[in-house]
Amino acid sequence: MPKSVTTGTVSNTYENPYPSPDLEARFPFISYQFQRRPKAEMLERAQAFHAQAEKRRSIRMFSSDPVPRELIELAVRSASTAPSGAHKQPWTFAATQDPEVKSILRVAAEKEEQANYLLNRMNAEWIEAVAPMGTDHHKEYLEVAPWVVVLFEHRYERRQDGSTRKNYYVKESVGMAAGLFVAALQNMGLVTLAHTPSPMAFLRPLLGRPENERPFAMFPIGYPLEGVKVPDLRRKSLDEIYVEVGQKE
Ligand code: IYR
Repeated sequence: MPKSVTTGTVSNTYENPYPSPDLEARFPFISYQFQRRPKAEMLERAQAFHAQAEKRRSIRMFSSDPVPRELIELAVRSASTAPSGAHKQPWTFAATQDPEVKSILRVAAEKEEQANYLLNRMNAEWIEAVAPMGTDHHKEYLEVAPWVVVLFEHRYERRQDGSTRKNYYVKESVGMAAGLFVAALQNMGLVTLAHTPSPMAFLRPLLGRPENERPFAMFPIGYPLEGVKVPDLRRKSLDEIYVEVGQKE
């Protein structure tokens, strides 16, 4: 650590303000609009969000009831607000409600998964880990759910002039977008499953995506089939997932 840097700073004065005048002269900046909420309201909102999040489950039996495109588009717009490396938003959400396309996706995913589940492409440890989910090579939900969205990551971007630029932190960025997508769907009253048939390379040609894109996960989306069951799983308690480091207040 350089000698001039002091730690444990408590004041609001910054020796190195952001943006620096030089930076602001070169790139556009705007003031961030933010209003603090009363403490009680913050707690109430935090508890309400947590209570909702706790109710989310991955669903494997969907109703075929239709879902308006507008809802899917809004979930994608919400997902695309995720932070991304250098604000590249290195993702494409490829959606379909076309029965023919969904059928092709199902057949192709089942072919891969048959190799996993039936031809021993999954090792014993992996099989043991997913055993409580009871998943197998049948992927009917890809046909029954009204929508299937495949999230693609952009490993690099292609510019107008045909040149390419590598993207950075692609997995981290797309992972955050995926999380936000799942939360947005839950918030609007839909359910989904993050499905990752492995390997997923078949999805790119099937969906006509360019070669700089690589499938990250697919999401059947809709309403749960009435009476659907989910594994009786428990979530880790706070003390299993959280540590506070350093002196406490
Ligand atoms: N890709 C397979 C296997 C699978 C993997 C995990 I990790 C799960 O939590 C569930 C299933 C499949 O989708 O069936």
